[in-house]
Amino acid sequence: MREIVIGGAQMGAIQTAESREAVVARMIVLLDQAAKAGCDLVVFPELALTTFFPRWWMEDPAEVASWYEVEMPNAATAPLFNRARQHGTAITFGYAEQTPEGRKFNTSILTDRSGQIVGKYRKVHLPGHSDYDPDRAFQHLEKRYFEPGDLGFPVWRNLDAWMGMCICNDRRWPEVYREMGLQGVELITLGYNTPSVNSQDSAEGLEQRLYHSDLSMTAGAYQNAAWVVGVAKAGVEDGHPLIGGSIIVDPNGYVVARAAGEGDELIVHGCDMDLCTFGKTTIFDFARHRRTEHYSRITAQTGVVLPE
Ligand code: CDV
Repeated sequence: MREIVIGGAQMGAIQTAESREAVVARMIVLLDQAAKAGCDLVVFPELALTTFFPRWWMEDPAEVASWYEVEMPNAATAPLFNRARQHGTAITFGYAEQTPEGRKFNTSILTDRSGQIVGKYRKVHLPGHSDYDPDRAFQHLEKRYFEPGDLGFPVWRNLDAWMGMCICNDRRWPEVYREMGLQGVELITLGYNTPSVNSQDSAEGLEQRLYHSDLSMTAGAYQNAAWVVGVAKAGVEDGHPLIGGSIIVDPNGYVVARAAGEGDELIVHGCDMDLCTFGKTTIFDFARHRRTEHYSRITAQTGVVLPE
């Protein structure tokens, strides 16, 4: 048995005016709870340090720049790294990254038990749009504020397991799980900020949004015989509601822990990485069963092409 006790640290809303320092203090409360519960790893959401700023149309470059971290750790997040190191707890969280060259990514990092960053992922599937869209109930400007990730979907050996990350909208794409599945991934962690209503279809509300979130992660877990931990930033941010529904999914696709509310909330489960072995050596033994000669469209083609 290779058990990793995982804490999914769902976070409630972060208002625009809330400082990084105040948010990090909330993260430390969750981290302390997780350490008390015996967690080896704590998973925080996408863009965990700030409000979900891509909902705002901004033109002032200084205002835009204020949302990005130019180094990690930095002064605001150092207390989180220090506390994680003291507990011997690995952590992962998302933030807006600005590189020394000025490139901007929606990023998440993974540490080991000593607080060293051992993995970095940059979100590949950026939803939304890059120009102001008057037809939407609210904006989703990730394509304006980030460029698509340039690191692919790596996996890392950490806590005696193969771990990988993705971020929010990535969880809806089967290719994401399979890229990591083909590297033997045993645990995929991800954070999300998912509005409770579809900005282009007011009839698509909370129930359907939660269903699709579950469906994506449970399918990804089962079809790759891996654990999946998905953690929300939830609640109402400056009038804009985000779903909760943080879950831990086992390699059979069953939800083994689920957040009840939309605030700061820890879910915990002891995840045995050896539970991945059965699926990986039987029905999803990729080497024996995949038929790549029939999959060429998946990388050759982006959109639908109807047969002539
Ligand atoms: N932050 C996200 O990537 N949100 C998307 C919304 C816009 C659909 C998501 O897939 O949850």
